[in-house]
Amino acid sequence: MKSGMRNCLLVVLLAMALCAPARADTIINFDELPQYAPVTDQYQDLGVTFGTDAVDALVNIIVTNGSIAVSQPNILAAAFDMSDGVISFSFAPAVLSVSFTAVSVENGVTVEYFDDQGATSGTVGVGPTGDYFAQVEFSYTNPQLIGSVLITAEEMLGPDPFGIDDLSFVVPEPATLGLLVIGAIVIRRRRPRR
Ligand SMILES: [Ca+2]
Ligand SMILES: [Ca+2]
Repeated sequence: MKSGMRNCLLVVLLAMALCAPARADTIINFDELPQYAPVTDQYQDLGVTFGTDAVDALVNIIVTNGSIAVSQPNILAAAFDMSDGVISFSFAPAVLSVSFTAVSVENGVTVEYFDDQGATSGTVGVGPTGDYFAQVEFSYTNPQLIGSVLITAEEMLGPDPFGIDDLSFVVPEPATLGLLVIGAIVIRRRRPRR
């Protein structure tokens, strides 16, 4: 293939990849589960499993609390732990972006994102808010894909548990991934041979 044609094909493929619609957000509000239900694989069909991540395996619970839930009545709250409150989950397949709201984070919260190989791809957090009703929105997008998330807040389960609500994520369309792979192959073939 001539160089000009390859350039043209590359531009077209990249444009198609950028314009291809990613699958609409999947949103989980935890509101259909009963009070204190352990949350593990109930949302596996939607592509997310709770209590697993690249670092640890933990069990979380659903807590009903009308005052701190973003969507009523439930939040996903950290299970009993004598030190930190920890919530973790993993995606299969890996996702392009993830967002959620952390609730009741008066002592601050840290969020660590891992790629689909289990390597840390980003860490963000907020310090103590001093507000028992504080809600903090987190949103993260990574072209390397996100395989799992680990959320830690410095508080144990109590009357106003740390938790998250309205978890949403975007899974890449297979067509988008295919175009990106084809684009990568074209780019590799364009490299001059030595
Ligand atoms: Ca909810
Ligand atoms: Ca709290």
